[in-house]
Amino acid sequence: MFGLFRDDYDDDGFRTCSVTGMRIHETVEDHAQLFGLTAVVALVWGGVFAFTVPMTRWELIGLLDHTNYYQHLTLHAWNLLIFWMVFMEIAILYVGGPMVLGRRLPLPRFAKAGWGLMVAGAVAINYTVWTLSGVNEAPLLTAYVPLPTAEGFYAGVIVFLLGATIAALPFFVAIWKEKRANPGRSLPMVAFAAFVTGIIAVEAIVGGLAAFGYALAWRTEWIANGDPALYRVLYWTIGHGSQQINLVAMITVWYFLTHVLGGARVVSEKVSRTAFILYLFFINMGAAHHLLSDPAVTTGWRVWNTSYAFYGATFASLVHAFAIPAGLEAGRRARGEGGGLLGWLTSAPWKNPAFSATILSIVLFGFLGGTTGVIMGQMQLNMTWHNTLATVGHFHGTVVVGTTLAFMGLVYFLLQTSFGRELAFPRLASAQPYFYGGSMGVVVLMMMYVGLLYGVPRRTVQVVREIPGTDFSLSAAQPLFAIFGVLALLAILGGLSFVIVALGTLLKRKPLSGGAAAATLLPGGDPMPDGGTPPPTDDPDGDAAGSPAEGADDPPAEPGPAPIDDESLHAQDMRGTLAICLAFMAVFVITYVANWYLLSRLWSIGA
Ligand code: HEM
Ligand SMILES: [Cu+2]
Repeated sequence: MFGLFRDDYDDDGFRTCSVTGMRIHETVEDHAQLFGLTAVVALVWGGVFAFTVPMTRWELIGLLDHTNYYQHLTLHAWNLLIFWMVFMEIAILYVGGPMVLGRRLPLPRFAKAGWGLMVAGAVAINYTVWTLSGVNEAPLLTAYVPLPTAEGFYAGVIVFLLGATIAALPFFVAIWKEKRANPGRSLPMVAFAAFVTGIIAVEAIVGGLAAFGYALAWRTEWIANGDPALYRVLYWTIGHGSQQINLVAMITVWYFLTHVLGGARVVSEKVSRTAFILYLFFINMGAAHHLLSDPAVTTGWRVWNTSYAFYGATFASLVHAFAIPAGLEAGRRARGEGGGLLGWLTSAPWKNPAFSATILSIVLFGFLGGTTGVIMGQMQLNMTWHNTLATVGHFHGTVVVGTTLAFMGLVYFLLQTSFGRELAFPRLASAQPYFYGGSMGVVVLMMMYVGLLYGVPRRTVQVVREIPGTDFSLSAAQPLFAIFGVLALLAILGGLSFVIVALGTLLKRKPLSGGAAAATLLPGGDPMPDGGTPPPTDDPDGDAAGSPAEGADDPPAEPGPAPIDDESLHAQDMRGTLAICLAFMAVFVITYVANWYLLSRLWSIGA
């Protein structure tokens, strides 16, 4: 990063990656690293509140009282869900766009300016939330009008969003230049998926500017009466839209890492690309599922948006849920790493934390986050989930054991390839994804159980001991809360282990030996899941990589095994994947039915 971590670029600013063989330009690498490291800083800071928040909800400890709790909860949400994720996503756009395409980063000044604005916005949000006074209250993630909060908070959000837009521009320009230079060639799938992520991000940001602009106008009294219903509709275009960015970015990472680390291949590009396009059209309408219990929007509007339109996106997710394991199975079997029903899976590189983080992310996201999202996004069932801790359980199933875990895997990968370092504390690194994913998986389940079985609400400090002012008691939920609390502590240690490995790796500065690394990091031999990087091209602007031959100090990648061709790929049978998908389907159906059963039990009230 700006000469800090490596300086092996040739006169044109390119280097040949000793692991992937990709031609990488200094500008892309510098900025991707800058955004990635900033993301990790946000993870560390937000992680502090991942300790204080659950230790308050576990009322046996009861760490904070209600005056501080909402500040901590707000900072937990913004630093983790927004700053950790969005900084990572800009890095992913740079990796998925210009880096994969072998181009330099266009408009590097925009990248820096965008970063500066994003940091300024993030600091403003942290500062204003930390120093609230007067009528202002902690806005939580949603900052619902008419809850008053500091004006500087809304301004900070707007600055952050503008910064993210500016930071994304170089990515779009790189795609535009690529298409202009090679009009007839389709983008590699990773770049295509990154492009879809980018478009969804633009939609979300426009909604965000509208929502927070509206809130600021109301708070500064330009508009006399803020309309809560209007704000909620505007807010959820970004509130949910940003989760779609997380989702699509994560799936892009899944395709990429299962391929580079496990030798997966995309079995049908048409099918996988179509699934990304379905997201583009349908995913944002799913945002209406946050308004399922709102009286202000019509039933017809809710039903349309959360069923017909939304299931277009659900279908896309199910396609990826099949395509990714199928690609892993076919790719590994084609290279003779299969055997039996699940041999392709058991023989995978489970000790490599970048790989295990990816697979755990796929499994935990699917079983915990995905199924429950579809269930609670269903109009009737939503009533039993709405505003309970079960909702929080659902989205920790998506953004924590799903996205955060996948992004941790990507960081492990980039620390080795881009930063060129050997991972520090290799045993801790190998164990970390299991430790973090496993404990957090149980935390997620406990949050769902206390929410669904006892109706424990979200965003409250005290409910189990007593609900102040009532005789109502939720003390029956105490045992589950004990499991929740202990496992949350373990999950925090798991998160800390990630930080220790990442920082240790950067500080230790032990270079990775290219040849050995190529064998473990790129068993498939080619860096792109759809078969090889695009060949270098004649580019009118001259900012694409030339031939990797001369001038590169770095020896070219050790030739891995030759990429497998489509014919041998399609000859593989995928019964392991089919078995896994059927098991998934069974769990899905059972959970769905169980949720209807729980709902039907409520019906007896008054009967
Ligand atoms: C060790 C890891 C973590 C633990 C134990 C944890 C625990 C919790 C708990 C117990 C709550 C619910 C508080 C309540 O409603 O009263 C919460 C809220 C939340 N968490 Fe986490 N969390 C962790 C990591 C994360 C990460 C990595 C993200 C984002 C990527 C995240 C995003 C959120 C969000 C968005 C909320 C909701 C805030 C609101 O209601 O406005 N958490 N967390
Ligand atoms: Cu949503």
